[in-house]
Amino acid sequence: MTTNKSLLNWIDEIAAMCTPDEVTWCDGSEEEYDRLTQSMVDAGTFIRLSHDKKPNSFICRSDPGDVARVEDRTFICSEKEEDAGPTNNWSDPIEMKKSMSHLYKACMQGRTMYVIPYSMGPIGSPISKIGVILTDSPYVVCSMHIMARVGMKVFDVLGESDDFVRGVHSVGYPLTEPKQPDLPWPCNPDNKYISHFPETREIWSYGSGYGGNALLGKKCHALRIASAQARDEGWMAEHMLILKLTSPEGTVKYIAAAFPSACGKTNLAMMDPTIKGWKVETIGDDIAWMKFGEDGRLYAINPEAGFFGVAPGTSLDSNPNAMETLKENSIFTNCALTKDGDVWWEEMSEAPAEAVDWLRRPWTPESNRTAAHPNARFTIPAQQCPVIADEWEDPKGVPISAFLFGGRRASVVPLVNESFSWEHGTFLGSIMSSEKTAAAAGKIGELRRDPMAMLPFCGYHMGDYLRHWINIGQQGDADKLPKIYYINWFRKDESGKWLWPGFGENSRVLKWIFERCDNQAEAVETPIGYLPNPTALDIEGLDISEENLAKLLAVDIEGWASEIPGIRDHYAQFGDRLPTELDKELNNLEKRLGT
Ligand code: OXD
Ligand code: MN
Repeated sequence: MTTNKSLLNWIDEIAAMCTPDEVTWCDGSEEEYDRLTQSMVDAGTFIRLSHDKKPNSFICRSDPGDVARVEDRTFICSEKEEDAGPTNNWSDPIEMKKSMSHLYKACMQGRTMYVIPYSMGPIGSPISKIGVILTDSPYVVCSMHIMARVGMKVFDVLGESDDFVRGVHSVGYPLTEPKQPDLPWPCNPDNKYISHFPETREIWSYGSGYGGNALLGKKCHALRIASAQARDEGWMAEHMLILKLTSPEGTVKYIAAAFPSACGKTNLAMMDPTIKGWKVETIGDDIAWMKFGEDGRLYAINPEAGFFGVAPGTSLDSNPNAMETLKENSIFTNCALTKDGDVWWEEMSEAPAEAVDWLRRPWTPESNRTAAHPNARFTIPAQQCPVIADEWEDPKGVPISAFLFGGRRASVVPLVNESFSWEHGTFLGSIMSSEKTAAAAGKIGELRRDPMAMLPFCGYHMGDYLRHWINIGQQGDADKLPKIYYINWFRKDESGKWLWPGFGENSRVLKWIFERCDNQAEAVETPIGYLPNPTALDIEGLDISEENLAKLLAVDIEGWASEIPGIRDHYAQFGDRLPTELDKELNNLEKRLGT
């Protein structure tokens, strides 16, 4: 346990407000996991999957009103409104606490409040951070067991320090009558709040039991709160996967990549390269925390211990390593349940003749709807991944050679493009755009500009965030900073067909980047950056026409020119917080395009 006064006082304060029947400290043990998963089976929240199919694994189905992150109910409650910036919902911290205190009052009645001490990042790493979540959801406890390092050992590092993130989470469904039956997925769909207090490093979440709304270590702590802390302390908290790339000669480089949600980050992090002799191994699939090392390079850790991945689309073809990872000790949310006690989702394999869909209704391939929710998820331990890199938990992190930015763009943006400089790379990251997916509520397909894929996850003013990127560049040595690339696996031709096969073939682009980092591969200078000469990209054995390759590597001068007004509008929202360096990059792009 702990004698940490400020922690104990805070727990008392929250317990007095939420009035749970009991307070339980989580030790992160297997015994605890088994006990809680069994209690959820008994309560009808979990169904244990067949031991023959997925040992020690469970499926649960959420309330239909609680299936994704809710950006319109996510708040950054900085003291000053202008510090939240135009891309976040702001609310005054005192007002927000006042109104949420009303909701929290007695909200845990009939329930247990779990105290979850956790470390984001390997315990004791100088890049890791500690947090404590108080939650009334056993689903959150079990998911946190997989996604973070949970348990009393965290207190050995924390000691009496006040330096920890305080998270409060309630599903917002008190059991007020003595024998009131619980719901399989208790929540409060019409009354959700995901509130962040960046100055005091607090998170208050209410009404949702799902994913990033409820597993507070992930998006709330490791991105929104951590991004504000990273700005204050001179490091980086980014929405990036981290992969290890090894050449046939055995040389290793680490690459971090930012894509908006549901754009294939998990697939890229675990990819099986199609080019001979090259190897990809995984460090992380969603978040990177980075600090300068003594040698002046940026070192990254994965703050998480598991993968909370989008299930639909994951298959032995698209991501065999994820399929291998999820074969046991996993939690599946909003997938379909098959007759033989396994899970299924769209594109996983041939559809089963019958199943129970995520809404618990009978389903057959003839049903006019998907069996799994498009944002159905698996929660799986990273250490089970067959391609997890040996050093994935190295407390000092791994030195990053390249950053990749990208999104889903059917047109204009080429397959790969190297920036001229850190500033130009920051510019490319700042104008990142993608067609919307199912990970967040909203209309699918719409184009959204999402700087560094951080739009839903930046805990402060996006203009200041871009300034922080420029500052990091000024702090580092140009030749030691990661090189920056913009990539687009999602180009289509005029008839809507994919131009690039993607998946393992993306290793061809990684190889070019690897070689560029050693000044070995050729590139042509274009108005938008350095692009591979068609001969510099290794396409041996790839079935692609010259015409399609030319389209993938062409610079669409008119297309880019027509993006400029949209970029100016995008920049205008940041007002005078937009770094002048980025305005200059935009003007330079316009000049280089010469239109
Ligand atoms: C995620 C997301 O769940 O980005 O990782 O939405
Ligand atoms: Mn993500």
